[in-house]
Amino acid sequence: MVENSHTFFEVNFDGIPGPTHLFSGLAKGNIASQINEGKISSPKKAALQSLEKINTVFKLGIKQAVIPPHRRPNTTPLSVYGFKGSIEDQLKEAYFSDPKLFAGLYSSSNMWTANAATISPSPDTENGKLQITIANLKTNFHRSLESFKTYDIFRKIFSSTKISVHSPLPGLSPDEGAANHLRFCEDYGETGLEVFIFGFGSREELPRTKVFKPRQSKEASDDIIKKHGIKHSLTAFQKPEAIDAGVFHNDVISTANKNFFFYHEKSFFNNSSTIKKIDEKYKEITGKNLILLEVKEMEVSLNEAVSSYLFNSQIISPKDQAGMILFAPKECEKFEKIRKYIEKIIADPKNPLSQVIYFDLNESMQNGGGPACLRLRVVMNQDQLNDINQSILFDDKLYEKLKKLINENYPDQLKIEDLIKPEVVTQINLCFDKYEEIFKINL
Ligand code: SUG
Repeated sequence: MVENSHTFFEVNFDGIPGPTHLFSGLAKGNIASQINEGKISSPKKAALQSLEKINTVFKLGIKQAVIPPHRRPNTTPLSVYGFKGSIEDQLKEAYFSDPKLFAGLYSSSNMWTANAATISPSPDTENGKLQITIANLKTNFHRSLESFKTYDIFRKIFSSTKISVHSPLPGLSPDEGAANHLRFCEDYGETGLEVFIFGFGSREELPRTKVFKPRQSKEASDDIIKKHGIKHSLTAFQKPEAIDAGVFHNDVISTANKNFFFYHEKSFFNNSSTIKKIDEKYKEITGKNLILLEVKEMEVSLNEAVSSYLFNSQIISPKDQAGMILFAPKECEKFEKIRKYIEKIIADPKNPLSQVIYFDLNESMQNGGGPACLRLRVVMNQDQLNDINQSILFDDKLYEKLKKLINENYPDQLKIEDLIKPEVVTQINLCFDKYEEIFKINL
């Protein structure tokens, strides 16, 4: 088939863990990040696991691109916070006086590209452009450091008159990107329904969480809907009980692909009326109902969903194949109850899932990042794809180059205290220089 402006497909823009991947316990409300704080990490293993995921999905016929890791440490905040002297002295002082700040400057969290931006594909938007808003990630200090660099990199990557890249939202409304966004459609190139899921709204009378702070604001979701000029959209309120159980992003509890909606019965506040509203609106647009797969608490509890990351599986529609593939974390296979549940739904002809592939991403998983967190889905057509920076498009050659870079230069093991050793800092700098050589992008 000739691919042109009428043929739309999904491209996964995956992040790669950088050479400073650590377990620093930086993300409150993210249970994995909290319980693994202080463990020795393996940046090399983390990056190789992500690279193998990209390659496996690519081999299934899905287009893949790679977003390189941001250079670390990010030293900009140090002078703002009053640290004095050479950069080396400032970093050393931060390490001793404020270890969390130090860890934040080194965090490799931009690997989770599902939080990089929100995407509205061109069939959904009033002006027919692919619209991208970079997430401001204001809730957590270490994640907020990503947003301007991501904006810079995305403007270089998506430099096209057919694409608009909007800056991170200013003001105080936190936005965590595509991890709180669902798009439903009959096929990728048809106009869809975009659903924005938020955890709090300062202008709304809504029940509050009791344990953890919600991350996505309704104000940010509303702003993006307006900015992108989305033809059909809805907002939905996360269930506070779910956030308190560790559902810090919606992609930990519900996911979708095309017209298939896979969600837990405790995903949303007033779950059944929210689902009904989404399905009715979808029917108004397409004349068809969604295929709904609701997981009941008695089948998989909220806590089991959070600990297995079942809903953070990627759902993939391989080219020329009718069924969809559930690309699940290995943790789901090890968890007998979840594995059996997956076997049951794969065998059930009432939903489009026809195969499961389990994947080992345990370095990222220990920071609360499953398969879906590591990729940003961008629905686009060939004309748009031809316009973007081609150095990031994944193929066998890029796979070999990245594998060599990681194997030859990444630390096998890393603890926070290693980052004040000059030889480790040199090794890390070299990794970023090599990424810049490969991607020709200033990191
Ligand atoms: O923001 N973890 C990330 C995980 C992001 C997962 N993304 C999606 N669900 N889409 C976060 O909580 C932990 C880093 C540390 O503790 O060192 C962290 O930032």
